[in-house]
Amino acid sequence: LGQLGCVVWFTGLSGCGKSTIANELDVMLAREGRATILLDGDNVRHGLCAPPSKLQPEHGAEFAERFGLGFGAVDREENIRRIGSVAALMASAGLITLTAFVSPYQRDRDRVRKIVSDSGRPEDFVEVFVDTPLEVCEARDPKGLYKKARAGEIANFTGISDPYEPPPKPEIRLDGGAGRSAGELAGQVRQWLSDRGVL
Ligand code: GGZ
Repeated sequence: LGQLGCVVWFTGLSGCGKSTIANELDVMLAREGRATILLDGDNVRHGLCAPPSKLQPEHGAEFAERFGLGFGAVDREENIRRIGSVAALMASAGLITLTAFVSPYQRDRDRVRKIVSDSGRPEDFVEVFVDTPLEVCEARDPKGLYKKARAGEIANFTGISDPYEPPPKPEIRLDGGAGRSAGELAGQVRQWLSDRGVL
């Protein structure tokens, strides 16, 4: 029989390290022979939740406006809802599903928790808060987005001109500003998952 699936939901600011850590964990688990999948902003925002400008122009502007997703609160809510639904399906197929999205609103994360719990067990949803101070994320600025946001070139930028609600009770909190490597932090999650019998 195959393994039971679960959703390991990373949340945190842009540049906090969530994608890198989730990637390390993905590789670690895959090497152990686990069936895993990683969803992150880079792959999902190009397909399932692409912005209006990336949607088929042949369908016209109305189609793009209705189904394309940007970064306003309602668009983020729909982004997280779609990802949560897909993640729940993947988990029910037995995959260890790792997701790395800013997902700044607690209400949206709680909704995903409910979707996943309803289609499996409550312990199948593991919220991982990558707690890296804004100053550290902004100093890293790997894509130059903070600089643009400060210059007013990107609206609704999380941490600068848009809110981030830290999870009050995540299953796991990772200290992303203490100089630990992504591999070490991934190892911390790996350990938690096996201690709790998720793996
Ligand atoms: C936040 C933005 C924004 C705005 C573009 N606010 O560091 P990144 O580049 O790779 O991660 C960020 C990513 C956020 O997409 P998500 O799907 O994770 O967001 S959410 O869960 O809130 O729906 C960043 C980039 O896209 N980006 N504009 N305004 N991040």
